Amino acid sequence: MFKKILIANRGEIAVRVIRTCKSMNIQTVAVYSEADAQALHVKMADEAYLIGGPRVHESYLNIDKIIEVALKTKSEAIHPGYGLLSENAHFARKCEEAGITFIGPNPEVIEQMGSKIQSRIRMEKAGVPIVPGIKQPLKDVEEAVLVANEMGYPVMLKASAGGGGIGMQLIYSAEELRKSYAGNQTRANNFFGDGAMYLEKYIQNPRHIEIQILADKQGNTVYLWERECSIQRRHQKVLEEAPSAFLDEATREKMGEAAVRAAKSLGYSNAGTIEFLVDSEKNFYFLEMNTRLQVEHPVTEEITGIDLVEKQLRLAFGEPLGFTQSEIKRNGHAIEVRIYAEDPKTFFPSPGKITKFSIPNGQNIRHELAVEENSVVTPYYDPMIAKLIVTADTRDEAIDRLHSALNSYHVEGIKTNVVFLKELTLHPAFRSGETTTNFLQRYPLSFTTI
Ligand code: MV4
Repeated sequence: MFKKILIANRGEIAVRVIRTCKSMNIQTVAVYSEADAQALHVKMADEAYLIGGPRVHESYLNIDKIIEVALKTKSEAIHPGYGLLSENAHFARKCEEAGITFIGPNPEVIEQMGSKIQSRIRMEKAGVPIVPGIKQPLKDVEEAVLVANEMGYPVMLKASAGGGGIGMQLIYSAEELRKSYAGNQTRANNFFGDGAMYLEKYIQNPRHIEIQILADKQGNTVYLWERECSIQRRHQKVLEEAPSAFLDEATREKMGEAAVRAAKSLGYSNAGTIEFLVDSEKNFYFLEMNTRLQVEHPVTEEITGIDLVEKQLRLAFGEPLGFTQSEIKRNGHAIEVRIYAEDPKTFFPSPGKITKFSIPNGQNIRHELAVEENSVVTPYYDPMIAKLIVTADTRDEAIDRLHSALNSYHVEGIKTNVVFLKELTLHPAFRSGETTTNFLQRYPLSFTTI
């Protein structure tokens, strides 16, 4: 196994990776920005190096500097976490060129899955159902109107390089399409440097259900069931759970097998996620593939008993998976919520010093923490300060446990979304599993029930 790795990330995911490294006797190297000198990941790592200013492009996105630290410290591999450089094919390539293992799939796969149009072509070839729509970039708005008229409204206009809903719009008419096309293309160009646009049929009231896969370099690929992440706000996930309350065994198996076909067709290795939209009839459609560990990976760990970071390290080192599909367990129900330093009414970030941080503990309660008491939440990064993961035998018990755990959260000095999450856990529609992606639009939370 690797003796030493560098973690090219910050916050809870850097802490999470370091924890598994410690359990595997792997030395850890942290990098940090001027804003993070007191951060938890810096304190926990065996070594830590300041790499630049507080803004991400000055530090956590500085590829040359990070590789320089890795070489200087004789780190054998780099774990990119999620976000930041985790799906940057150029970074993965630079690591390999420097003789450092990038903990993830090969750069070509990252590149291909970064393009929605490319990934739709590849997935269809692999026999994975894709959302009905086109598989080449639109030439102009006039072509868009022709295609949309043919397809029938509503349609989704999407940027091929898109993410986080940027450059994406739900369109109900040719007139609306004419009005919105240029603006979305400009946004796609500004954010991703790529204005390629395409159209999909709009899937009404879908669920977002994703399949976790693991693949070794010997060609073995398995799926670790699904996570349902339908409850989102402005494309920011709020709550994730496994298993999905919506899927039946037959659909679960079909989606898992489709995800494995997808990964195999790409020659994929390491951990990955295939995202699907699932309609009310349980038809599922490939949405995109994430070539990294995801924020919500703990719910899969809880129901399978598998440490995904450990697997990532072993797979990157070249070890075979060591188990087959039929050996993967699925026990109980796990729910994760993301705790943000934000105003629960306006959803604006709430930076500041955390003067009190008292959180519940106990069996079946897990935290992934980016902060501790007296930590300062700066405005430079994502305001997620913690993830709370609860596990129980059944979904109902998990919801009860989640609610009571949230009741024991006492954070002062900053505002948090805990009150928002508490109300969500009390919602009858959530309790009954009515978790479509429109949940928070349909049921705006009021906080009056708390
Ligand atoms: C869709 C869709 C319905 N039909 N595509 C949102 C983020 C981006 N990755 C894809 N998204 C969607 N694409 C078609 N053809 C609905 C969404 C969507 C959504 C998807 C997953 C989770 C939450 C969502 C919230 C609103 C819209």
